[in-house]
Formats: sequence, C-alpha cells, structure tokens
Amino acid sequence: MGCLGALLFLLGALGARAEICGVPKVDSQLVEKLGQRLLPWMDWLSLEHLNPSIYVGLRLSSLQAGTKEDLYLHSLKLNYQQCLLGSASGDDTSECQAKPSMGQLALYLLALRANCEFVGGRKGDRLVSQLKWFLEEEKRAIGHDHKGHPHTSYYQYGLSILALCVHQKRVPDNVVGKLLYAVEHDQHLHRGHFSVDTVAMAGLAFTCLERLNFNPDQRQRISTAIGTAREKILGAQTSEGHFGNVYSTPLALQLLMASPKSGVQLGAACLKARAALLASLQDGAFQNVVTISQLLPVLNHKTYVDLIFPDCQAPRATLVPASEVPSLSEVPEIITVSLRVPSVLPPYERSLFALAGSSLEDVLKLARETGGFTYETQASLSGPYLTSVMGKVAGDREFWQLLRAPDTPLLQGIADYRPKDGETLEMRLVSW
Ligand code: B12
Repeated sequence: MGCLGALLFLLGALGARAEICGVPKVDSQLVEKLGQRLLPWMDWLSLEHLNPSIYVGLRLSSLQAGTKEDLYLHSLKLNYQQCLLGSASGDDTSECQAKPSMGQLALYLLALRANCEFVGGRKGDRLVSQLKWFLEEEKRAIGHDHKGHPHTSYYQYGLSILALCVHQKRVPDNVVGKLLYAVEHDQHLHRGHFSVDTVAMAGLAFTCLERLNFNPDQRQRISTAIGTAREKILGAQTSEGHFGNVYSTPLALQLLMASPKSGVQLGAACLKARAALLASLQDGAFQNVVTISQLLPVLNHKTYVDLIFPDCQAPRATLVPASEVPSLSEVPEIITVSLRVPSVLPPYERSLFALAGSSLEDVLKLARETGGFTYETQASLSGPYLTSVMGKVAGDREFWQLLRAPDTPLLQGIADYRPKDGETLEMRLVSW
C-alpha cells in the first residue's frame, strides 16, 4: 500500500470508529461494586425471589460468581420448569404461588442461552410452545386493527420475540408485524407515553431477527424499524446525556451498540451517555438488581443480541462479597415525610417522622401502623410493586404512580426510593 493508500486507510478507520457506539472502559472497582450488589440476591432460591435477569446480566458482564452462579441457574431450571410444566410425576404446579409471566419465561430462556444452552428436548419444546402461545394471545389482544393492547406490555412482547430469536426459533410474520406496527406508530407502544426502555427492547428483538435473517419477507420493514428505534432513542437524550432517564439508558445503549450506523453523532451521543451514567453510578443511583443487570452487559461491551452466539469461555473476574463497613453508632437522625393520596375520598394526607435513610416502603409501613392508611404490594423482579392504596386496587390499565410533590414522578419504586427531610410524596391512581 502506498503512502496515500495508508493515509486513506487510516482516515477510513478513524471514520469508522466515530460511527460505532463505544462505551470506553469504566473503572473496574465501580463495576465490581455493582456486581457485589447482586450477590446477596443470589442466596434467595425460591421461585418468588429467583430473578433470571440477574443471571443474564452477570453472564454478559466481566464478573462471575463461581459456584453460586451454577447453583442459581440450577434453581432457576428447577423452579421455572416445575411451575410452567408441572413435576415429573404429573402436571402438578400447585406448589407454585404464581406462574411465571410471559416476560419472565422469556428472561428464563435468555438465561439458558447466557449459559450457551439451546432450549431443547421435550420440556424445552413445551416451554417454547408456551412462549409462542403467549405471543399469539397478545397478538389477538392487540387485534387486527391494532386498536387493542397486549395484556402485559409491548416491552414483554419485544422481550419474548428476542428470547425466541436467540434460541433460533422463528416467530411468524404476523406476530412480528404487531411490534413493527407499534414502533411505526409509537403512540401504541406504551399506551400513549413514549418509553425508551420499550423502544430499545423492540429494537433489540428486531436486530436479532435481522442478523439471523428470520422473517425475510419483512426484512425491509425490520431494518427501517431498527433505524426508527435508534432515531427515537437519540432524540430522547437529555441535556445531561441520559437516553430517557438514567434507568432506561442501559437498554438504550444496548440497542445503539448492537445496531451501529454511520454518523459521528452516534459516537458523540454514546460518549455523553457514558459520562452521564458514570456520574449516576458514582452517586449510587444503581441500587435495583434489574437495572444493575441491564447495565452490567453495557459496561462489558455486550448486549442481549450477543446471546445469539454467547462467549461462555470469556475470562471473568471472580466477585467477592463486599466487606461490611462497621456503622458508627451515631444518634439516628429523624426526618419528616408527608404522604398524600388525592385519588381517594376523603383524600389522605399525613406527616410522619421517620429515621433518615428509610425507604418509602418503610414510611408506608409506618403510616399503616399509625392507623388510617392501608396499601398492598405484589412481588416483581424489580421489587415490591404497589398495587392498592387505601383499599383501591389499580385496575386493568391503571397504576399507582409515585410522585414527589408537586409533580415529579419518582424514578424508583417504594423499596429503593429514600425520601429526604421535608418531602411530600404522592400516590396517584393514573391510567397508562
Ligand atoms: C412496563 C413497565 C411499567 C408498567 C407496568 C405494568 C404492566 N402491565 O406492564 C407501568 C407503566 C404501570 C409501570 C409503572 C412504574 N414503573 Co415501570 N417499567 C416498565 C418496564 C418498561 C417493563 C417492565 C417489565 O415488564 N419487565 C419484564 C418482566 C418480565 O419483569 P417483571 O418484574 O415480571 O415485570 C413487572 C414489574 O417490572 C412491574 N413494574 C413495572 N415498573 C416497575 C417499577 C418498579 C419500581 C417495580 C418494583 C415494579 C415495576 O410491572 C411488570 C409487569 O407486571 C420497565 C423497563 C425496564 N428497563 O425494566 C420500567 C421500569 C421498571 N419502571 C420504572 C418505574 C420507576 C416505575 C414507577 C415507579 C414509576 C412511578 N413514578 O410511579 C411505576 C411503579 C409504581 C408502583 N405502583 O409501584 C423504572 C424502575 C427504575 C428502578 N430504579 O428500579 C423502569 C426501569 C423504567 C425507567 N427507565 O425508569 N412500569
């Protein structure tokens, strides 16, 4: 190659670098701290606590939990198979309090793939059939005219297509078509609200379908939808750099990393997002295991699409549990927190004294013990989900939204959010 050729090659290489969404290496101690937060959760091996998202996140990270990880996958297999298919002696799923949902089954299949397993055999085939059946039901709920809504969400719809795809199971065009339509007309995706997480998950599913050239008749539509998802996510970047909010940024980055496209804009946007993520990490924003498990792959330059061909031999550093920092016996600080529920008659409002550092859930418990306040929760992979307040259960397309007065929706759930002194927190029954 002559001098000019070498120069052109170099310029080309530099240009190409600017086109990809790179997230430069993050301090390994920060990553380790994140991984350590997952460890205590891996000691809970009952179905109610098992969380396939943790396993997937860890396997796509630069960290490993040794035998704990193997035991965790084993428990996932035992519990998910028994609760979805029944025990070997019969179809007895009575020991299972709640059957895993469509999205949870999809995450379980991703966990198997993260261990380089293809779902197979009689039991495996039945799980695949169940997931396909769930998707068919959702397709029916959306309807021919796309006027209906999935029983779960388009997020779980996308997740399920992705899970089948990485196992190299084809999904019919008409099932994929519903998700394509939703991305093309995004008011349908999240019942009117734009959700970066949902668009990113749909984009990841489409990227997998495109790579494997499944659904060849829809190839052009799929490729356009990936572009649309990418553009929407880039357009949702905040002034600090997050795509949507801090917790949707990991999935957004996964999509941008998995489906690179020319344009210096992409590289710059990803660098800005990385800086914003780092600042949030240092502030301790990532406490929830689901959000950590979505972030860890990104910090290791991996995405869920890599589960098509996972690298199970990649070296990973062994995690050691965090050493307990002895707490200094300081006089506990007392804070005042007000709770407000305008969606009931008469509206509820009360100020309570709580220990500094209490979670919102601790404050709700206090309000219940004090009398005059009731609430109920349901366990989910992200933690306790508020289902009912003052006896009012959120209906089909409703949820109890958490806000900091006057009008700022919280970015965390009741178990993770820690109110500050003088704050008023509101629970509002809203439709979505
Ligand atoms: C769909 C969705 C919703 C739907 C759920 C209803 C439904 N039928 O699906 C709606 C719009 C109602 C919702 C509400 C909320 N959500 Co939401 N939600 C999601 C989303 C996009 C997908 C969840 C999912 O299906 N996961 C896959 C399945 C297999 O897991 P699962 O555990 O079985 O799913 C259930 C739970 O996730 C639960 N759920 C949904 N959101 C939240 C949030 C929290 C904190 C908890 C404990 C449970 C929970 O609903 C799911 C369906 O039953 C995620 C995105 C993400 N990156 O994970 C955000 C996400 C989990 N939600 C989030 C938040 C903050 C909330 C709210 C607290 C917002 C608010 N200010 O009120 C509320 C929950 C309040 C409450 N009542 O406890 C954050 C959580 C961040 C964090 N630090 O943990 C995420 C990551 C979005 C984001 N980028 O900000 N959510």
